[in-house]
Amino acid sequence: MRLDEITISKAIIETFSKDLVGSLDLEVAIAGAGPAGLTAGFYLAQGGVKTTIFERNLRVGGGMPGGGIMFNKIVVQEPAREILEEMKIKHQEYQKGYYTASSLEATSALTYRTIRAGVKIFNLIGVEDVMVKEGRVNGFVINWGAVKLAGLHVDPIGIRFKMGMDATGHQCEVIRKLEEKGRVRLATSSGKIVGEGPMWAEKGEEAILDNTREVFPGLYVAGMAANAVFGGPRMGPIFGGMLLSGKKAAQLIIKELKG
Ligand code: 48H
Repeated sequence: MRLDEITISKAIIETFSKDLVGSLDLEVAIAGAGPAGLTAGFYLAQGGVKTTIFERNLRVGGGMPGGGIMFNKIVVQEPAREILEEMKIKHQEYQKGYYTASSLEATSALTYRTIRAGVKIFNLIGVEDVMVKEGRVNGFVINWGAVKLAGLHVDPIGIRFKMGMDATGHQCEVIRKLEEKGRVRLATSSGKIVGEGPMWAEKGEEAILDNTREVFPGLYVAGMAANAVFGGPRMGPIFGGMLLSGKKAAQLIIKELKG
């Protein structure tokens, strides 16, 4: 077969552009493709919700591939083991109630199944701001991750959705931007981002489920960002809460969208 460089270039540009144009008007957009964002995307797509994830980095998975201190294992506890099973991620019982898995297998399986469930994931595109209309977040302002890295002044574009989700981890970047620029009152006790507490694995994992909810009309929070916003403790290198939080956020949104 003869290969034509221009056909290869056009194939990339045209298919990518089609995907991006198809993600301008969504049911749900998620910022961050860490374990919480990927899991949320998977269950949303399974529930028939048109979902796209924007990930600023080149690679997906957030803090998951790094395991704990770069030892590429994750620990997951009951009842999140069920999600490992649903995702067909191989795991072993280490001690009653504690399971370990390869952080690389977990990241790859989550990514693969989420894409196969129908979610579009754009890596290298970050969420730099939100659109707010009539007291509701109704879109994200997106830009290339490389633009931020290089400190270039390049104007972003907007995408619209029915519901957005901040799954950006410790920094809770999207909600921070909403608080800063929107001058709005969040659904926390103080109306502001509380900030995460020091490490306490059990309390952190418990709190994350309570904290997974709508933080402002049109905007949910999941994963570590939920504890950062509502003031839950960090939990260290245990990932059950991230998976369960992603699943819970998806279920809440499906209920709100589909009744
Ligand atoms: C698009 C963005 C933006 C942006 C950031 O950090 P993550 O892995 O987050 P979670 O909540 O899925 O998982 C948290 C977990 O990894 C962790 O850190 C734990 C358990 N810590 C406990 C402890 O005690 O330390 O993933 C967030 C993703 C990353 O891939 C970022 O690159 C991405 O979001 N991201 N994407 N637009 N503005 N900001």
